[in-house]
Amino acid sequence: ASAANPYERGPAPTQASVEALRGPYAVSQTTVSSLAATGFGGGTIYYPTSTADGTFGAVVISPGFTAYESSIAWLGPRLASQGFVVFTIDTLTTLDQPDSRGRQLLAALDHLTQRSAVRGRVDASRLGVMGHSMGGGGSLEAAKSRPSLKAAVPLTGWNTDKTWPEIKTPTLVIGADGDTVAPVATHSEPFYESLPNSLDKAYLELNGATHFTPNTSNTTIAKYSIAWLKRFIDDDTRYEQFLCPLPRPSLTIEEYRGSCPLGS
Ligand code: 9J3
Ligand code: ZN
Repeated sequence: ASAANPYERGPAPTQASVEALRGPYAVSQTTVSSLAATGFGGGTIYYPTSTADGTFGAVVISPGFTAYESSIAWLGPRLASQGFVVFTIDTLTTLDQPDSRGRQLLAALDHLTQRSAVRGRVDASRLGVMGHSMGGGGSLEAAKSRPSLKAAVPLTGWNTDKTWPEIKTPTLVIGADGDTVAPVATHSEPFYESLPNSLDKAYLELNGATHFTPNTSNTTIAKYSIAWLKRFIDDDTRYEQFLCPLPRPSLTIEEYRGSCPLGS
């Protein structure tokens, strides 16, 4: 934290620090059994071990259709080590649709802030949602129904609802150029384009990627997710350098859309 921003956590970021496999915080984890969970399927909470830096913002992450928490587990320590409490969840059934996944993300956030063993480490006013595929579609549903959320990051999101003009939460839509399950032309691109132009929003299309790229460790996904969560959950403008000016196409970026400067 600094006098200018009480929510910023950790040292000033660099290209290397946002691309690293682990950030500056050592991470601990605790399991939430399905028996202890109301309205979602349980999961794993990853959190900075130290209490020296006060509370942290938090993000809940949902897997996709037929998948388990294990399919998004790599994001737990990757994001938590940068200074977030991260809750990767299982859904009630693996067949749950995006609207249900959205409600489950919110139930998990409520568990995290009100009932979990680490609730004292979480700043309940600074929360976000992420998810893969139908979980990404669920993260849009969650943001639509809870506008107080500070950030949403759908990863190769899938939803039958293509239009999201209701969303008030800064949203980074991540798609994959080779996705044949949730093709960007009928999912991520219309999701992004339908978000209000007045909103802080961005579209990252991964190059040489598939629907399942978010299921294994990926530096481009991590880098831009970290920057987005830091910028909007922590109000940490030190991370704006990774988002503005807009990243240019590269070996890992097919396309990037967004508006700069952020913080409109
Ligand atoms: O969560 C997902 O991977 C959604 C893609 C899918 O299989 O949709 C078919 C109904
Ligand atoms: Zn809609």
